[in-house]
Amino acid sequence: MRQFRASFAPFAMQAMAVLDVLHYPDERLRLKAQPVQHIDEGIRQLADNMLDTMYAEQGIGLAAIQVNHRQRVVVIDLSGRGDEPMRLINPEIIDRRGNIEIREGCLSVPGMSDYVPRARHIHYRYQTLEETLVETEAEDLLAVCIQHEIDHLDGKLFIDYLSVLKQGRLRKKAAKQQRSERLRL
Ligand code: K1U
Ligand code: ZN
Repeated sequence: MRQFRASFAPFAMQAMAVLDVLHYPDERLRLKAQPVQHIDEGIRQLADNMLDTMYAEQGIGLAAIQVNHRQRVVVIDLSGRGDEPMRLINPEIIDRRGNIEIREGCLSVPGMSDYVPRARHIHYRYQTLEETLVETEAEDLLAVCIQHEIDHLDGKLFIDYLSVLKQGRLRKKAAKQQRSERLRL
């Protein structure tokens, strides 16, 4: 954890935290997250901290595996500003239709973005923090973001869909970045 700040709510004061995001090629990004069995205060706090982290990093989505938590928790806010926060527990895609390719970025692969083939429409389900099972549809950017985040929970990165050539270039770039980070330490 890097930083704490207090947020003032009318009835309670809750400490919020911006968590460290793992970066490619960290092998912990390749682990598979486990289903959440009990939605308790720890999971609620994790989801809130993930939202804080996502806003701080200027993302529109984040999966728990990216902050080194191996539970199937995803947060998304397409507004990127706190207007539409979504907290998805145990999200699953039930059906996929159509095709879309948009330029994807990833908070775990900074400085890189590319087009990835995805389904344009998805039928998906998840549990809310109140343990309600929701089954619903998504399309376009929200559908892409959900697919991207569920891939993270399964240890998959968007770069895995790219050509071997692009992946090779990326590995070299990441190794160079790591070397300069080590020199700065
Ligand atoms: O999971 C992540 O690493 C977050 C990622 C989610 C995502 C973005 C674009 C397509 C699919 C999934 C990001 O938020 S990276 C930042 C970014 O690309 C972006 C930020 C604001 C608006 C639009 C894109
Ligand atoms: Zn990502």
